[in-house]
Amino acid sequence: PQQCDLTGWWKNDLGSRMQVFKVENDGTFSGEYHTAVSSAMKPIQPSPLVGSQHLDEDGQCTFGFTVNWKKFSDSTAVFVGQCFNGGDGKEVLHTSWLLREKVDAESNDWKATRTGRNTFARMG
Ligand code: B9F
Repeated sequence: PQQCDLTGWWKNDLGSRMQVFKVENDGTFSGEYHTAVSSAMKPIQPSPLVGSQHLDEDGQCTFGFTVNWKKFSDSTAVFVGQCFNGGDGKEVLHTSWLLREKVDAESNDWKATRTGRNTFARMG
């Protein structure tokens, strides 16, 4: 589609899935993130996400969202990205993320942030 509405299910290159419940008229949205990977001691659980997207009509909107892994970890991740329509017309999201781990002391702040990239495709 020309539009870029993040509503629905997406899956990334790690096998993680996310569901965006509904994008509001002002571009804000909420959803649930099901990560396929974790190195927490506790079992993985679906985690709430909140975000905001531009509502440009060219189908190439930028967006950002925050995931709070509160059910199994005290860390937080933020993603920023952009929607594209690939050569085959399928929607893809190219994102970059920062993952903040809780550290026990300010002297460990230097090692608290991981970064990476993920590509999401629409499911179903
Ligand atoms: O594994 C992470 C974690 C945080 C504190 C202990 C474990 C939580 C899940 C993060 C999932 C990331 C990946 N999944 C995905 O789809 S978010 C970005 C990636 N994209 C030990 C300390 C910090 C990390 C590991 Fe932990």
